[in-house]
Amino acid sequence: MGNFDPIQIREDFPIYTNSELPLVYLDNAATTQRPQAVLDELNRYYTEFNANVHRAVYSFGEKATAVYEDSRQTIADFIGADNTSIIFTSGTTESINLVAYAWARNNLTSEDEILVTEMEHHSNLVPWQLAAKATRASLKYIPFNEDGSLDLEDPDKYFTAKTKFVAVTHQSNVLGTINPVKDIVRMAHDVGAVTLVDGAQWVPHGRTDMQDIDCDFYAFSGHKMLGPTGIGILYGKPEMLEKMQPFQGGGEMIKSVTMEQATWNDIPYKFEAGTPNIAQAIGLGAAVKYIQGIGLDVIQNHGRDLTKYAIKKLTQMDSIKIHGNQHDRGPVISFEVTGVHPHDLAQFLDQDGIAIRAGQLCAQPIMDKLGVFATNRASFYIYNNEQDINKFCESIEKTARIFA
Ligand code: 7TS
Repeated sequence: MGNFDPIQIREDFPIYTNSELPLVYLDNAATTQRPQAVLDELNRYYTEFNANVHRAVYSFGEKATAVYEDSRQTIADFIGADNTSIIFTSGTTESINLVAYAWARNNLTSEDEILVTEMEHHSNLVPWQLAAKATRASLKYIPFNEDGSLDLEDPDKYFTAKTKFVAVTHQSNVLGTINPVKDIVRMAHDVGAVTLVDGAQWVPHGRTDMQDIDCDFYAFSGHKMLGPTGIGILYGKPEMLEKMQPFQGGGEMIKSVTMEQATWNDIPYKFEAGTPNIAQAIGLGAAVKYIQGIGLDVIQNHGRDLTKYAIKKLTQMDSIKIHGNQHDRGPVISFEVTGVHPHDLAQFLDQDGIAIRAGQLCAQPIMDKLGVFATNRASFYIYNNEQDINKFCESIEKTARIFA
């Protein structure tokens, strides 16, 4: 782990330095904490150059626009994309819906199939159910195996001449599975399908290169990678974005407007109707710089080490069942404690200052497949350490004894 020290990292996070309790925050897959650098950037915008973007001619309005566009460039560089391919949205959910409305509804027919997987978050499932209904296309899915991997033994079963659109998560928010998205995109392109990857859980934890993955669309959220809430990204290949109709109409997305009709602005602005989430977009740029300052390889290794350590400790207990592949996974562990309802466990852990997630994790089809009504989930990030995991495991053992 070199010089990387999560305790030192906590100095950058006011929630740690302000907290009177020893905070064991293990719900990073839901949202991460924010470093001072991001909060300072929000504050700097609001206090030093607060103005709308792309319209003000006065100097601090131009500064707001420049900083907003710098942030877009920082994010573009971060994922190996051109800045015209980076659309600011409110989050992964809106990014996916943008494609479901602006692309799917205009390009699919009753002859076509949309292919998803059985391990999608509701955000990458329900928009496709709605698009299928609207276009009368069929919705198909790739199941997952007992070990949490996708069933890709015989891809021809799923990728056919009818497959027109494929949506897949890069990393599962329940199973932690890291999917072979590059291969899946190739299989989809081989049958002429358009592809979307949901990177909400992956981008905070590993290198993401649009040129390498070669997907048509890629979606992620700022708040899961140290950035503000209310901001996310939709990457789209420029040639796709150029051909698409707008998602929402309004200010800034137009080139010219008469009483009868309008023409569209260049990409990406064609997809950014109205005043955007300016502060949040600027804050996300600061979050990306903070992540780059630590280094994604360091972050990924730290996540791997902690996950390995947590799995080792959890598997030493008799009462624990871990869902999915126990080894090669992202820093997300969903598990059951025999005889303890997930909500009870989360509440008992809370009494020891430990925050984990309990529930259906916005993935009811996964719960159905696992045969559980709800589950527990611990997820790690840069400020977590082995001490956190020790406390977490001690608290689970204590709770299991109470319910025994
Ligand atoms: N896709 C995946 C894989 C996710 O994990 C989430 C959020 C989303 C999409 C939606 O992101 P949003 O930022 O638009 O809400 N996942 C979770 C979770 O696992 N617990 O809370 C939110």
